[in-house]
Amino acid sequence: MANSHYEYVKKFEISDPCLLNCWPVVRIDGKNFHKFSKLHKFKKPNDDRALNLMTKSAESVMNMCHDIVVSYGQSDEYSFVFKKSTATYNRRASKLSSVVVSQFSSAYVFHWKDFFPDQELLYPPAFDSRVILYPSDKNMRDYLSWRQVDCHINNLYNTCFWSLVHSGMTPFTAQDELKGTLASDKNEILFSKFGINYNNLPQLYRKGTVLIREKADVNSSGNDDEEPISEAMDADLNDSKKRKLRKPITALNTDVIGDEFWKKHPHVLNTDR
Ligand code: DGT
Ligand code: MG
Ligand code: MG
Ligand code: MG
Ligand code: MG
Repeated sequence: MANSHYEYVKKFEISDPCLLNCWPVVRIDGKNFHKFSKLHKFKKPNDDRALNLMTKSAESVMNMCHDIVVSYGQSDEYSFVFKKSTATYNRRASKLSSVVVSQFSSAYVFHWKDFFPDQELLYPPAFDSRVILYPSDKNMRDYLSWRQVDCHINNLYNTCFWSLVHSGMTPFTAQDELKGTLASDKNEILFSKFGINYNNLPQLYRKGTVLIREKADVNSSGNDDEEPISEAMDADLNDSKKRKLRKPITALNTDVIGDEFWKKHPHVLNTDR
């Protein structure tokens, strides 16, 4: 029944479209993962299971939203960069933000047992999310660089901190020892006290994870597709849809700050040209 007495309430909904020509970025972050990581006995400072589960969940988001051209994750966060011209959900910020974070959260819980076979999930984890709009390629690249620098700074600190604690120092003394130290001091502590060459630690810890698609998503219509493709569904899909769904996602633990990554994968920036 159209035009019911109650339909006027719809007018209270506020439209929140992302500004045209900007890169919409959705960042999700684990809620109180300080507690969650402790309770679920994450290895310190880095737990491969936790980091890989984050990436698995991010892949699930990318399999749902084909307009996401690149994602970057570290610690308990992931950023999803939509192509500038995305028409997904008419660019509505609240829709983009909420669908990304809910898909991420449910994938995190869904895949938990595959990554933590010996650790029960003790309560349902939550993630927050926000949308940020970047008006230039430089701003968007600087955003990803900012997150990767954050990864490096935290990882260097945490690696030092936990090396000191594991060697017998109390957390309080370790914190005091690191107060006011520069990156070079921390590198020196790691090398002289523990024989650790920071630059030889896994790139997963030092650089985080970048997810890209093999090729530009030229067929993307802005529509969303469900993640699993069952055999039955497979038979029903036409070829172009199959191509779209099958575009492989590659995980790289690489530098995104310099030009090399962007020169090597030009389609990430050129989706709209
Ligand atoms: P929030 O985001 O304001 O709700 O609060 P938190 O506690 O999630 O704070 P945040 O996001 O700044 O920091 C991430 C926390 O997650 C931090 O306490 C360390 C923890 N975490 C993330 N990845 C790992 C890991 O691989 N191993 C361990 N042990 N902890 C991790
Ligand atoms: Mg958090
Ligand atoms: Mg926080
Ligand atoms: Mg965080
Ligand atoms: Mg509906």
